[in-house]
Amino acid sequence: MTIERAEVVVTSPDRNFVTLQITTTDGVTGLGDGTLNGRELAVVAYLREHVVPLLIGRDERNIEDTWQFLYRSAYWRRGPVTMAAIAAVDVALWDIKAKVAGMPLYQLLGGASRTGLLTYGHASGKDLEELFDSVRDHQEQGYKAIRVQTGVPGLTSIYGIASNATFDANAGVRYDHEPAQRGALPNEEDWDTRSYLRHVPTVFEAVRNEFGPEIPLLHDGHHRMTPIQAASLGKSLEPYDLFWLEDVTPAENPEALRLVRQHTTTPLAIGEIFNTVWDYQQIVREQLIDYVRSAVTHTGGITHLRRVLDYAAQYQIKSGMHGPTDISPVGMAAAMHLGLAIHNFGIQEYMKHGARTDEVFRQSFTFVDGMLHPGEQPGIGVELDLEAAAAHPYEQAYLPYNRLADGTVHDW
Ligand code: EZ4
Ligand code: CO
Repeated sequence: MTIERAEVVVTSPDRNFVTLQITTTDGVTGLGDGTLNGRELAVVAYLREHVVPLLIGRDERNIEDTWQFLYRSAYWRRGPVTMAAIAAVDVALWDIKAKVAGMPLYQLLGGASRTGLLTYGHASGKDLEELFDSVRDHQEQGYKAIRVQTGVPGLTSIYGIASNATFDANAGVRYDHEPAQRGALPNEEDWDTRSYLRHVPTVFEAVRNEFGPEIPLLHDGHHRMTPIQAASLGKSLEPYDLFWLEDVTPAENPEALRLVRQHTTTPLAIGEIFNTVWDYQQIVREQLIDYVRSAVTHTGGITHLRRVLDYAAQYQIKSGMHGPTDISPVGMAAAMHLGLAIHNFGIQEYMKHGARTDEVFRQSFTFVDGMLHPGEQPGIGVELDLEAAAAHPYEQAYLPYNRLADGTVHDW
């Protein structure tokens, strides 16, 4: 059998998702996620115009060959659009292979290395009272590890705070924790690193006093600091024993992490905007990080992310796969199968999707006591309801951006 057709489905139940559905001549279907938050239609065009025509008639069993063909024959390698498109094809082909084998995908990847995946959820609040409520709410939902983000006095709107979310009357949902907002233009947020650096350690002190020493706590710096500022933050957070501190400096410059590393023992995570193993080459070899943040969806699929994680394993670096709501249920399922199979699993970020999304994507995973499991359905365990998907057409949405007090654009 061969690939008979491949459709790119764009749907916007609670937010935009790009899904590739590949169908073989035997009628087996596979799904892959190609969602690139705020730039979705670039991946749609890349797939529809330049990838789908190349897939028709190919032997769907040759996943590695298809991966190498799409990566090398384009000549213009890497980049988020290319690698999300290749990821969508790769995961769809793994889904088909596992369905044909009659096994959940993790079995084809070597079987389960653990009983479930430790997750972390996103607690946030504009002040401590709101934050504590949010931490308690996450604990009640079962989360055993929690990311902590708060407002900073003097700043009106910053990354990671659910209370900044706007109510979308059309969709009838709050975009809690979801930074991309529907609309024709990106929202502007404000930023001041000195205020942030003064405030964050006081927040972690308060959270440890309230919730005790046991609970794993995480924090995302979202690319905003210089190396010396990041080093200072890492040091000032050492008493609060973070599970990780994420994206302290802009990800383009791996050398920045050398300086941070020299000054602090706070574990570091990076990579949600990386696309290939080449982005990790130096920081893994020099042991500048502790966790790999890449998502299957943004790193060329199962085939390539596994390569990254096997490389990282040589240095005791673990997975911390990106799992915001902009990774679709298809991308999350792929992450769960990979995370269950690899030896160097660390933690899985998990934000729940909205009810409308769950109607469009029927899923087999379970979330019990803070642990995810992909389930035992053959394939990745997700089916796309095309009718439900068609009821939610694409709506333009952008991630926000930052300006400093004097108007200078800053990293977001
Ligand atoms: O801002 O996925 O750790 N999580 C994050 C995310 C990213 C969004 C961008 O689309 O940094 O919230
Ligand atoms: Co992040």
